[in-house]
Amino acid sequence: MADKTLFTKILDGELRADLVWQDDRCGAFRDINPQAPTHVLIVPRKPLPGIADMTEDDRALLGHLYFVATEIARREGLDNGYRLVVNQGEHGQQTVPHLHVHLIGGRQLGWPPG
Ligand code: DGP
Repeated sequence: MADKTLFTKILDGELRADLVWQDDRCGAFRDINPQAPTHVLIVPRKPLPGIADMTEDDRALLGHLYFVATEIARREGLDNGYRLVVNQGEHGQQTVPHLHVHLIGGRQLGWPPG
């Protein structure tokens, strides 16, 4: 079996993190280096390296990740808005090769990103 990714170890409870969501398809935990008062990563249990690796079979899973993100945003009280981000590959500045959606909010965000 392939080695577990960093984020799989977190979802499996082998590495410590502040988990805010767990279900059969994904989990979510607070980013170790938060860029805003709320910064949560929504991570599928399926260790897709990035969004570019999704297949047609993963479309419902991706929708679920975004649904969970909106649920967490509600729980966090992000009534004034927030941003959902997926970084892909080198130019996208992805650093952890296990697909994740960033939920960032709790302050006024700028645009465009760098
Ligand atoms: P990205 O650049 O899109 O691949 O974002 C990876 C994020 O993962 C980055 O914002 C920092 C976060 N991160 C990296 N390692 C850990 C960790 O061990 N624990 C937690 N909670 N977050 C991590």
